[in-house]
Amino acid sequence: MFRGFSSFFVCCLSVVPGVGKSSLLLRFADNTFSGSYITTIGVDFKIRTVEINGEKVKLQIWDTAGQERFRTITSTYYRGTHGVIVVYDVTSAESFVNVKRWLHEINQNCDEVCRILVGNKNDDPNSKVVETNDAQKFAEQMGISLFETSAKENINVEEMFNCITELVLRAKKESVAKQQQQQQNDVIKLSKNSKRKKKCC
Ligand SMILES: Nc1nc2c(ncn2[C@@H]2O[C@H](COP(=O)(O)OP(=O)(O)O)[C@@H](O)[C@H]2O)c(=O)[nH]1
Ligand SMILES: [Mg+2]
Repeated sequence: MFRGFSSFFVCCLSVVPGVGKSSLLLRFADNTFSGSYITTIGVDFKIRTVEINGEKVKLQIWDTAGQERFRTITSTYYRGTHGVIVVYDVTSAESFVNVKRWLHEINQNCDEVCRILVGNKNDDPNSKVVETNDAQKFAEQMGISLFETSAKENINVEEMFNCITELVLRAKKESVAKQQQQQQNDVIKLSKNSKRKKKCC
């Protein structure tokens, strides 16, 4: 059923602005980087089609402005989403501390959504303040994967987007398989019921 083409929505968010969400999207979609802030008003999106194990997957990635005042907009968007990329900045402790709150909030707003944690700006060891070990421990506690990336130097960006794509693809397949199994079970139940009825008449 999934041979061919699938289309997914993925949402990129962060606790504070400036962690490099728009830059990650630009790197992934256009393979470019801009040294300045990229203004995102409310939400914006980029599209790229990737190939995973021979299957074409269209990713529509929503770039949210992470500030509190956009909370309602973002929560509306991530309600219909298949995957969420939670980004922090490895050079900013502030961007990491509230990540847990966001992850809980996503759980409350989305039924089943794939999530990954991304520490961006991982290109200058001297300014790194969020240690890999701490982030890794936290990601394990939350049961999600961690990627340390650099949109600037193009480090791990492709791998990170491939990972979320694989996760949403796998989740979709599992849910389709579950549905098919449920339908089969319903058919078996129905036919058993009709046989039973026939016997008693
Ligand atoms: N050193 C470094 N700077 C980055 C990286 N990604 C983004 N930036 C810079 O961080 C600032 C904010 O980036 P932006 O993408 O606008 O962040 P957003 O608010 O999360 O969308 C800009 O000045 C970018 O040039 C990165 O990987 N490494
Ligand atoms: Mg932005």
